[in-house]
Amino acid sequence: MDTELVGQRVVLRTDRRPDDATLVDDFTPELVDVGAHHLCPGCGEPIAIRSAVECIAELGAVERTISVFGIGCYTAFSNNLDIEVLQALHGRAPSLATGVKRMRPDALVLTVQGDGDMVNEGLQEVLHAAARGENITCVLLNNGVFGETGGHITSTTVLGQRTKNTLDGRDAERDGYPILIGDLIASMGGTAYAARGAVNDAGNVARTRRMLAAAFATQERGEGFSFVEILTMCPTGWFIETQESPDYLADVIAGTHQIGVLKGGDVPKGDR
Ligand SMILES: Cc1ncc(C[n+]2csc(CCOP(=O)(O)OP(=O)(O)O)c2C)c(N)n1
Ligand code: SF4
Ligand SMILES: [Mg+2]
Repeated sequence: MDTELVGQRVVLRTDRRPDDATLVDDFTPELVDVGAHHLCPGCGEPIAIRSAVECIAELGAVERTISVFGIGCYTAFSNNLDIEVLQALHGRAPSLATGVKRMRPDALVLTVQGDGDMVNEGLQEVLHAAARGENITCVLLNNGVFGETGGHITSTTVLGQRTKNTLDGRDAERDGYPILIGDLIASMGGTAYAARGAVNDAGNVARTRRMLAAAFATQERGEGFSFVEILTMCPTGWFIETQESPDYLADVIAGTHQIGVLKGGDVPKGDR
C-alpha cells in the first residue's frame, strides 16, 4: 500500500480503494486506542464505551477514574482503553466499585456491565448498591442477549425478540416478562440519577453522552447512586443483518425499554 501527500492530506493508494480516496486527519479520540479489537462489525458496545470515556476526558477526570468491568463481549474492549480497568467476577462489579469508591472517595468510579452480567448473574449487586445510595456510576450495555456466549435470552430480552433459545421470539407464557432494570433502579430511594439511552443513531449517541455527563456530575457532587442504561446493537446475537440492527433496536428493543431520563435532572428539555 503506497501513500502520498496531496495538499494537506495523506492519500492511500491501494488496489481496493478508488484513486481519490483519502485518509482523513487523525480523529483518534483521546483514551481510545483504535487498534484491532475483537467485537463484531456493527456492535454497539464500542460506541457506548467510547462515549463514556470521552465524557471522562471532557471532565478532566482521566487520572482519577477507576472503572470496573463485568464479563461479556465489552470486556475485551477494555484492552483498547487508556483508563484504569478492574475486572470483576460475573455480576459483581457494583460491589467491587463500592469498595473502590469507599477507599478512594476522590476517584470517579464507574462500572460497565452487560444485561446478562447485571440483570441475570448479579441483579442483587446493582439493586443493593442503588438502595445504599453508593456514590458510583453504573453503566449498563443492554442488548437483550448473552452476547458473548452465543445470543441467549436474558432478563431484559423483550417480548417477541429472537434469541438463540427463543427463535420464534420471547413468549411471556413460556419465558416470562422482561425486567425493565432502568425503571426499577429509578424507583429506588438511593438513586439520584437514572437514564436510558441508545447508540443506534447519531442523535441518540449525543443524547446518551449528555446522560453520561449528567450521571458523572451527580457522582462528582456526591449526590448518590447514578445509572445509565445504554441500548446497544448486537446483530450477531439478534441473528439479523448488521445494517438492520439500528432499526431493530429502535423498533423492537426501545419499544419496551423506552429511551429517556428516568430520574434526576441535569438533562436539557426534550428528554423525559
Ligand atoms: C460465573 C460465570 N457464569 C457464566 C459465565 C459465562 N459468560 C461469559 S460472558 C457471558 C455473557 C455475558 O452477557 P452480557 O453481560 O449480556 O454481555 P454481552 O456479551 O451481551 O455484551 C456469560 C454467561 C462466566 N464467565 N462466569
Ligand atoms: S456478539 Fe453481539 S455484543 Fe458481542 S461483539 Fe458481537 S455484536 Fe457485539
Ligand atoms: Mg448482553
